[in-house]
Amino acid sequence: MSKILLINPDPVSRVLPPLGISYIAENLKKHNHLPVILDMGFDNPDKNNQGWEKIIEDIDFVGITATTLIYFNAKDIVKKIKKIRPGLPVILGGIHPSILPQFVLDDSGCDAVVVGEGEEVMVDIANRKMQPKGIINAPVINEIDTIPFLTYEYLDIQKYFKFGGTDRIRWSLPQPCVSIIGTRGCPYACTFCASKTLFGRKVRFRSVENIMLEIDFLRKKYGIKAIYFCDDTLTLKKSWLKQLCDELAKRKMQWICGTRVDVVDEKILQMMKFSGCKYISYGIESGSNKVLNDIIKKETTIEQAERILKLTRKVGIGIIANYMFGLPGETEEDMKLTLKAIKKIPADTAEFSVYIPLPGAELATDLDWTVYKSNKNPYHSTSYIHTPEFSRIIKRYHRKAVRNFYFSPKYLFERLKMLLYPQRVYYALKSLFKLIQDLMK
Ligand code: B12
Repeated sequence: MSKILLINPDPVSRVLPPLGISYIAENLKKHNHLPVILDMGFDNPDKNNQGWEKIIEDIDFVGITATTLIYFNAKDIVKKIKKIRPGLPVILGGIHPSILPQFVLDDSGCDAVVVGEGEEVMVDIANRKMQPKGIINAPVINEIDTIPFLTYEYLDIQKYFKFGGTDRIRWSLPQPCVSIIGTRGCPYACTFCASKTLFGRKVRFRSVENIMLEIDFLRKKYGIKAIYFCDDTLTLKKSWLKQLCDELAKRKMQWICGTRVDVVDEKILQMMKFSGCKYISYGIESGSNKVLNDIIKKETTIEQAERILKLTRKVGIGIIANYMFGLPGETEEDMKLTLKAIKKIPADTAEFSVYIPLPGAELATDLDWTVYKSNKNPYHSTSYIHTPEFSRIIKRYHRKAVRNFYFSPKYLFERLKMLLYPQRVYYALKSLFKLIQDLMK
């Protein structure tokens, strides 16, 4: 039996346990190993009395996950571990190492980089069938039902439930809530997104039975009342979605998900509403069809978005709309169209980002991702890919969008309805406070 420390280096406390390393932990547990998850958002050994020496003293090897924004945090941890126990193997995985394996191997001081899905590779290493050395290309796991579902028995899930935060899952759903992912892969070619680079364009579905085993286990063990489906596009396959909705309705679950405006219609929305869907997060991205089709290859139109969001409201599902400003090639005229769309298209809440290029996305050529060293949210700061003057213009439109939306009488009136749910008022006020703080930066 090996003892494996799996680390999420994100220093920001989040409301949900990290999914990627939880899956890896689950598979290690199934093969009789002992995984432990250290989430730096909660258990930073530099801040508590434990210290790194104690944490790694009886560990056989370490795995660290990294997206681009937390790569430098991961690198710091490798350095700390190697200073104390130079011979302890450290493996890096996740989207950033998967996209830039050679760079990460040379730069971070780790022993191995895993490209792709880590569940099987980490078991092979724990069973000493594979050496943790160099770049390891993980095979794609075709039957994702073979991966055990998440039980969270290798971390303290209560700390996530107790953590307030301002995340949408806190104010939009009854608690406690967990995240579940039912699919891997995305068939679309959006040029700003890195998702398909990791999991590919062929979509693999978990069976609905397998998802229900997870939900029933989590209901019984932790009393979960709601689910945040993290899939890129939950509503891709109608027959699968219908089966999922039927089972969720039987269990009286409340849930939220993300999807695209071209894979729902009134019937699907009604079915989702009936089964407990409270909010849908839609990527509207831009009010300009030129941006939508020529720049980001979203293959949707703003007219389609308007129609579907009106239908979503008619059916009675809450709407989270996501918009971006500052894409390469986007003009002031395009941003004006986005402001116009925000006014016209219904939404209960919205998220506005300044576009930042991230490795793995087609649009992100010539990028210098090392600028994302700090942990401040770069989505609300100035875009570095444009001239300073145009970046200021982008920031102006971004702020205008936030102000127009959140301080409109329509929005404020809608929020008054929240007074019916005191717990949600608490989270909504916290979110508003955070928004004002972000705007003032
Ligand atoms: C759900 C999600 C989130 C959730 C996570 C919820 C949770 N409970 O974990 C939340 C909302 C917190 C989130 C936040 C952000 N996210 Co996000 N997110 C996703 C999403 C849609 C799915 C990720 C997921 O859970 N997949 C399922 C698990 C099983 O996969 P996984 O985590 O990749 O792990 C597997 C492999 O990567 C590998 N692996 C992972 N870690 C390790 C470690 C080792 C040692 C090994 C061997 C292998 C390994 O094995 C795992 C199991 O197969 C992806 C898109 C996608 N489809 O990948 C974007 C994505 C990962 N997010 C992205 C971004 C940009 C963000 C944010 C920066 C957004 C923001 N505005 O703040 C933040 C910051 C995250 C951070 N800490 O860096 C980008 C990252 C791009 C990049 N180059 O870094 C992605 C790819 C989306 C995109 N638009 O391109 N996100």
